[in-house]
Amino acid sequence: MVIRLADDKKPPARRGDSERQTGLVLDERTRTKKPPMYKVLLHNDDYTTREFVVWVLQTVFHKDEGAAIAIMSHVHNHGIGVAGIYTFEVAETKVTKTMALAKAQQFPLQLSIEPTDESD
Ligand code: TYC
Repeated sequence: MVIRLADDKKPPARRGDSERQTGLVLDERTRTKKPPMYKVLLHNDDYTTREFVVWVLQTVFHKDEGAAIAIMSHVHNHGIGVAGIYTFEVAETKVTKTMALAKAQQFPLQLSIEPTDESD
């Protein structure tokens, strides 16, 4: 007797030997898809000091002094620039921390989050 099942009723494809032995079977999507990534954008303003922006890039975004100065100068000259690229949760945390540090010093520094072109 032949049993025909619609594709969505079929059991999942058999896993390889090592997966069966370890029990470490991840969903197909989990194994193959990279997480979407997001740019944290820094916005220029006339009041936040250059020193504060460089310090934030070093302490929150873990840039070395040279990279921090280069990013700050780019933002100062072009109005906007990328502070770093992260998963959404990490990007959001860095934005929240940076804006809290700026606010504590009464700097109007603004940041935003934007998906990268290859966000999935
Ligand atoms: N434009 C600021 C100044 O001249 C410096 C600055 C750079 C501010 C980058 C914000 O994201 C910024 N003091």
